[in-house]
This record gives sequence, structure tokens and C-alpha cells, in this order.
Amino acid sequence: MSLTLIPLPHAEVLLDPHFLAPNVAADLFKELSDIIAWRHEPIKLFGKEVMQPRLTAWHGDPTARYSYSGLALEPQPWTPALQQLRQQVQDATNAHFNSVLLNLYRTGQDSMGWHADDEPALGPAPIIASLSLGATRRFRLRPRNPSQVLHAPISLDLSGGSLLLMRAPTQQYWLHAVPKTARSSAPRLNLTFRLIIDGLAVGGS
Ligand SMILES: O=C(O)CCC(=O)C(=O)O
Ligand SMILES: [Mn+2]
Repeated sequence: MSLTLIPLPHAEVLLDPHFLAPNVAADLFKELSDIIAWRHEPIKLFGKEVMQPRLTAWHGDPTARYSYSGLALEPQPWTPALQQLRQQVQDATNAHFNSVLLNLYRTGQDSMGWHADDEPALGPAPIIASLSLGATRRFRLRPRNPSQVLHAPISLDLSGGSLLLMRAPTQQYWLHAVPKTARSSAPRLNLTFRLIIDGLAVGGS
């Protein structure tokens, strides 16, 4: 299977809907659901602290720390399954990753709001490889500034075993989200492989 370019202006988005064989994806979904120490973290939303509508975990090389709201977040070590996946994703994308953010969407009510993965720690040309396991969820992309990038929002259905790659300048011009859905109630796991470039140099302190 291979990554196919989705033609969008000011973006480089590629998708392989069948990156992992269905039985491999199903086994991984079960293993990671069970062994990852999932956390339910708060976030600041318009100045108020609220719980994230999903569970998360952060794994990576010890140097791949990033600071967030003045806190230095230490990654958990790679598990054998995550290490092997990283290698497979690196081979398929010709890129290097030193960390992975895991999101567990427990039901269709768990979600991810509109954002870009453009934190300074990801450098000027972020590359994000996003692997999905479990239930299919709709991934939305829309221009950050619709008068600059003349394109309608798009939707991609990310099924278990799919790999989505977002290369520069996607994060600069586009936002993405995983909205709530009434349709799907089964859990979904998403792994975004990232390269943290300047570790603790971000966010002052
Ligand atoms: O769950 C997804 O497909 C997207 C996750 C995401 O955008 C992120 O972790 O930054
Ligand atoms: Mn993202």
C-alpha cells in the first residue's frame, strides 16, 4: 500500500487508507488500549480549565520534551510496539520522528477541536504522521484564512490501519479537527508521530 497525495492548495496531505493489514491494526488497537497509561488531562479553554474530551499519552525519546503552560512534559519511554510502529512509519514516510502523542476517543462524544500542529517546538516545517486504529472517525480540514486559501473544508474518513501524513506548509495554512459524532460510539485510537526540535527551549522559564 502507499501514500496518495490529496490535492489541496498550500498543503501537502497524503493518505494511505490501508497502511496496516486489518488483523495487525486490530491486534495493535487491543494492545495499546490495554498497556498505555492513559491520562485524562485538563486544558485551558478561553481562560477556563476544562477536561479534554479524550484520553491522551505522550511517549518518545528522553530529549523530546516540550513545555506547555510553563510545565516541562517528560515523554514516557517507547514500548516495543510503539518503537516498531515508529520504524514502520519512518520507513513509509522518509521522515524521522522522536515522539508520539496518543489520543483515545472513547466514544463518538470524544473529539478534537480545530487547531494546527504549529507549536514552535515542532520547528518551521512540521511533519506529522497520524496513524488511526479502531473505529472510523471523520477528520476535517479547513483553511485557516478562507480569503487567502480559496478552498472549501474537506472531510477524510480515517479508518483503522490508515496513515495520514501532513507535511509543510499544511499547518501554516490549514486547521484540522475530529468533531463529535452521533454515528460512531466505538472507541478510536490515534497516534501522531512528531519531531520535537528544540525541546525545552520553548515557552520561556
Ligand atoms: O485524531 C486525529 O485524527 C487527530 C489528532 C490530532 O490532530 C492531534 O493529536 O494533534
Ligand atoms: Mn493535530
